Amino acid sequence: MIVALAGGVGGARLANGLAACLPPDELLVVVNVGDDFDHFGLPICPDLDTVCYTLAGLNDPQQGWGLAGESWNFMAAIGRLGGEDWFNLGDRDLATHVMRRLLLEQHSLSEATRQIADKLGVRHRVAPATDDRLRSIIDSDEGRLAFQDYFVRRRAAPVFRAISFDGVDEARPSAAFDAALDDPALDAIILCPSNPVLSLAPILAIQGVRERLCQSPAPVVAVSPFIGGSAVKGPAAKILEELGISRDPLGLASYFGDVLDGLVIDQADADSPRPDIPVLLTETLMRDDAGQKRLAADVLDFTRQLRDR
Ligand code: FO1
Repeated sequence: MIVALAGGVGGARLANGLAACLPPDELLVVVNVGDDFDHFGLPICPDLDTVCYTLAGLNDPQQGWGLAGESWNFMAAIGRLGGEDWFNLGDRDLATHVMRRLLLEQHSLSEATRQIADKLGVRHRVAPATDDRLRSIIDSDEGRLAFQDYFVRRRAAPVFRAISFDGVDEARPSAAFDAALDDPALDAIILCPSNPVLSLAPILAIQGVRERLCQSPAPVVAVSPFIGGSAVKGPAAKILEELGISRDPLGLASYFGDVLDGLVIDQADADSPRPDIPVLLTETLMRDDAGQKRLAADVLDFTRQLRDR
């Protein structure tokens, strides 16, 4: 069984490749909830939705988030009424948030996600990293900003100084995540090519997760989101630069520290300084479904080699 830790677009793409390689009961995608927030009284879980929409083949491939073929009547109407229109909720996407709001009256976020994913047609297991309230807060040159205020409202423009996680002292891994980490059938833990600071750090910060990854007999492998020092999507390069972390394999490996047993990097980084752990050199850019499946197969092969060492 494989556990994939994922954030938004990059994580969803590799998760989709892994889903193409593995039967449903052989994959658990554990998703960041640090970006979640309440908007118009609705619980918005961007990374869970990006992963579920992608696994269901319903995502907008250009934008990365949201649904393909979306319409925006709700946003136009809200704008006309003088409501907040900085965060775009498509008409069909809105239904997901309304359903989640109703499901959360009686169920955990894990169960609400399970039911929504099932209705969307997702076959593999998707779980939030935690069912407890965990919110990423960005410390910036404009002060402390709630995640989506920094990321969408301010378009990640403020200088990034640090990230912290509101609720982290109480947050425990979700039941599925917790059980998978103790499962003797766990074959590997894959850190998807999501933003290491915004998407993966909030998962690793949950009580006991980092320690359990370090102690796990299953190899822990990260796939770099950087190609030649640039991020495929989003502000990861800018953030690492502002934190003084180099965007090469060495910088990434030292950011994750002793959690990692192996690192997957792009061929463009063949000559970059490397960490003292096994490194797989391959093409990490996922242009389409075939590219996602090819990278997933390469990563799975690499984890098998690490297990057999
Ligand atoms: N990202 C944006 O840059 N602008 C938006 O208006 C926006 C709306 C949005 C709505 C639903 C959803 O699930 C995601 C949305 N995102 C939007 C993406 C999201 O804020 C970020 O990509 C993630 O939080 C980072 O992984």
